[in-house]
Amino acid sequence: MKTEILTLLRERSDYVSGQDLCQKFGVSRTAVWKVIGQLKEEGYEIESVPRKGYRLVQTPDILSESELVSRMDTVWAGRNVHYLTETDSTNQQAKRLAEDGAPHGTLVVADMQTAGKGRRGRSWQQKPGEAIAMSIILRPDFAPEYASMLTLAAADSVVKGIEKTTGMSPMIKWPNDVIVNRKKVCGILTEMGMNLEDGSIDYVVVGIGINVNQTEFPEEIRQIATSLRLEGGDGVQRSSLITEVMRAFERDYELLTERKCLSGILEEYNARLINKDAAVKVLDPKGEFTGTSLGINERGELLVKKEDGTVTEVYAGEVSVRGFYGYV
Ligand code: BT5
Repeated sequence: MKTEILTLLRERSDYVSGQDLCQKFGVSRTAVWKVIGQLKEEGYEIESVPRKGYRLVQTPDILSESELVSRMDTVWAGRNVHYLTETDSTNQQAKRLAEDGAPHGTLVVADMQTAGKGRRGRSWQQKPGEAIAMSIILRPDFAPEYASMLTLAAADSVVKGIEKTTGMSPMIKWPNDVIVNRKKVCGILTEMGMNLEDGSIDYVVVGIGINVNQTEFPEEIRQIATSLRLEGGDGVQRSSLITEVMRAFERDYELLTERKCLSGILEEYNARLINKDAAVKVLDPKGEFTGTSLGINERGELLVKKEDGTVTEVYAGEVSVRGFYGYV
C-alpha cells in the first residue's frame, strides 16, 4: 500500500484526502496515517492539513522499492524492481535472479556494492548514497552475437536520461562509457547467460553504474572519473534519473530487437560519439593500432580508418579505445 499511496500523492499536485485514501485501499484512517508516518520517516516531506488531506511537498534523494516503482511509467523496463541497500554486485544479483527465472525487464538497484565489477576483472567503485548501481535482466529473442549491441543501446539511453534530468549534453565513449567534460560519469557492463543445450541466449544482464553525487574520487581514478554533481548537476534525484534511463532504454531496446541492428539509433549515437572523425588508439588485446574514428555501423562496430586508407570494423568485445591525449 505504501507504493500505491506514494504513486497517488505523486500524481496529484493537490491534496489527497485521508478519506479518499481509506476508500481506495479499503483500510482505516489509522492505517493510512501510519503509512504517511513511515514515508515521512524515510524523508518525504508530506504536508497534512485537516479537512484537506495530504500533499507531497518534496522528495529527497531516496532510493527504495516504493520510490522506484511509484515513479516508473514504462511498460516492461524496470516494472519489477529489486532494491537492496547493499549487495556484492547488482550484475551478480541480477544473474542469480535470472537463473531463478526472473522475468524480462526485472531491474536490480543497490545503494552500495561491495564488489562492483568493471570489464575484464576490473573493479567499479562507489560509496553508499552517492551513485546509481543498477542491472536490468533481458531475455532477448536473438542470437548471442547481437548482445554487445545492448551495451551501445544502454549508453545511448543513459545519455538521454542524463540530458532529461540535468540538461547536460554527455558524450559516449565507445563502447561502454558515458562522458561529461572528458571524464567518465558512467560505465556499462553487459553479461550473458546461455542455454547450454542449443547455445541460445537464456538472459542478458546490462549493468549500469552512474556517478551522481560524489564530490571526490579515490586517488587512482581521480583523473578519469567525474560525477553529475561535480559537473554542475546539483540535486539530481537518483530515482528520477533511473526512471528516465529505463524509459529511454525501453524504446532503444525495442528498436534494436525489431530491427536486429542499431539503425534506429545510429544517427543519434554517432552524433554523441566522442572522438568521431578524430585520431584514436584501439587497445585490442590482439594488438594495438591507431587510426581515425568514423563512427559506428549498424552492427555497433567502430569503423576505424587506418593510415593506409583501409577501414577496420572493430568489434566491441574486449576492446577499449582511447583518444590521443589520455583516457578520453
Ligand atoms: C566499466 O568497466 O566501466 C563497467 C562498469 C559497470 C559498473 C556497473 S555498476 C552496476 C553493475 N554491477 C556491477 O558489478 N557492475 C555494473 P571498464 O570499462 O572495465 O572500466 C572500469 C574502470 O573504470 C576501472 O578500472 C577504473 O579505472 C574506472 N572506475 C572505477 N570506478 C569508477 C567510477 N565510479 N567512476 C569512473 N570510473 C571508475
